[in-house]
Amino acid sequence: MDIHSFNDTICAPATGSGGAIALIRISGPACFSAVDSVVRFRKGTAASAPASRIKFGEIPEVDEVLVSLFRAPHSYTGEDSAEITCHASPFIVSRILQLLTDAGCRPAGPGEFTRRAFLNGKMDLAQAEAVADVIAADTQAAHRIATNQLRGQYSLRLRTLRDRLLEIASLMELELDFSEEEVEFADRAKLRALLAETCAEISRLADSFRTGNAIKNGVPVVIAGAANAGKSTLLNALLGEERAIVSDIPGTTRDTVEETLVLGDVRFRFIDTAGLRESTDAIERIGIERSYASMAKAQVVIGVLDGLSPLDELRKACEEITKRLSPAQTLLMVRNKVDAYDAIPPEEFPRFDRVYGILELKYPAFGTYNWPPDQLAGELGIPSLLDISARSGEGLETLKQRLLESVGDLGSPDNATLVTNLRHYEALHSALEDLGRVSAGLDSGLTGDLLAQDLRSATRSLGSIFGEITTDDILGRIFERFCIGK
Ligand SMILES: Nc1nc2c(ncn2[C@@H]2O[C@H](COP(=O)(O)OP(=O)(O)OP(=O)(O)O)[C@@H](O)[C@H]2O)c(=O)[nH]1
Ligand SMILES: [Mg+2]
Repeated sequence: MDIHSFNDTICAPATGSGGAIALIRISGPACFSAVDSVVRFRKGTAASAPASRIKFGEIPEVDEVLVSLFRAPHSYTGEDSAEITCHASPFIVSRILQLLTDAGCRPAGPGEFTRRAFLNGKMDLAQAEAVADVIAADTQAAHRIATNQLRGQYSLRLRTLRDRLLEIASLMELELDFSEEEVEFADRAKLRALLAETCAEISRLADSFRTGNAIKNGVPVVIAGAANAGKSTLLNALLGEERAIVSDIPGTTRDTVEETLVLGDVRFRFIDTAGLRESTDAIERIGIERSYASMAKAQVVIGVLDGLSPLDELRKACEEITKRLSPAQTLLMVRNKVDAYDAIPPEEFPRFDRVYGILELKYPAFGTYNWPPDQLAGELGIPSLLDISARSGEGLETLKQRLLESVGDLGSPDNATLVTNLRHYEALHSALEDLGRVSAGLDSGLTGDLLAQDLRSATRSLGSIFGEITTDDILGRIFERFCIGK
């Protein structure tokens, strides 16, 4: 059966498992006749209902139901649609779906209701994508951005930009028309100004992706440090579950382990990495390369130092982390395992002190257990250091607090129009590339027809965001990520 055919009438459960009540959605030309063959109404039929109605009915031997009827075009999909509200037993839901299928409906594919809503002009593509985002939003900031996009404010901003590009194109065509008569283009300055202004705004939108993506998918926080420092233990402690394998064998974590967690009102994406050390093991080396790659993409790096290591090792471990970070990244350096400082008698700790016990007073480099964190931070040349114990939980609340502080005003209300979608970001980026060529062409005196080509391409890129031009391929990729029934 062709998933794109509007002739089909589709049905699907719109509610998940659990709860007392379930909702089944039906949409398409045969919607009302299918409902009538499944539900017995006390009065009248679905087909004869004059407009949108809620009717009480019974599905014999199955359930008593409420049926909301929406007559085209006044429905979510723009087609004749119905929603059957029933009791949420898996038996009832599957029985009703079976009866609907017997009556000629077919099970809907993922996102097919929203796909129809888009194709019937009920919403544009950016709004359709926002439907999924609204459902997935688990922080206030993510919810605000998604609803802003759903209501169409985001599309409006893009449409305005696209219209400006059309205006630039028409100014250019004017030049083209008169070029043979060698009429000086009167408004070249206006054209440049308009172009520069448009580029600046598109750039601002594209730049907002970093924040938008962090709000939607989580701020990437990489946990990095030497092998055995306690990175995986820290990940588990932050999540409150045994997500990553922990062992006292250095090199336990081979591949990155990722998990998200909402702290305050911010979603964080924690990435535990393979310990940084020299290794001859080929697989471990690949893991360490991945650690470096993750660090490069992180917004925040939690550098974990093993509080039981001597100073020279800490210095090396610290440098391994700091030398790879850019100024735009936040480093939160922690000294882990401080619980052990209390548990082990001083004469036994740290292990190097036992060997060089006499030297310890003279060369404190062998152990830093008796150094306050600020002193060690100074010695390591880092602005601050936080003492924690991933095992006992000491210092973790402060670490969470620092994490929240490091993301600043991520949840602030003026962040309502942000790009959160990679597809949109790529389209904006490609439009900027085209416009860069237009601008360079203007400077070098290229003729309008050559510039118009790049301008058209930029216009198309912007239009693709709200779905002015789409292909089945693009729609397929967007809606396959939706749930059934959405
Ligand atoms: N005393 C104490 N031991 C800890 C703490 N955190 C981790 N450890 C121990 O240190 C050892 C290494 O812990 P992991 O979490 O596997 O260390 P890792 O940094 O992930 O190590 P790799 O994956 O090998 O790089 C384990 O034996 C942990 O139990 C802590 O806060 N206190
Ligand atoms: Mg590990």
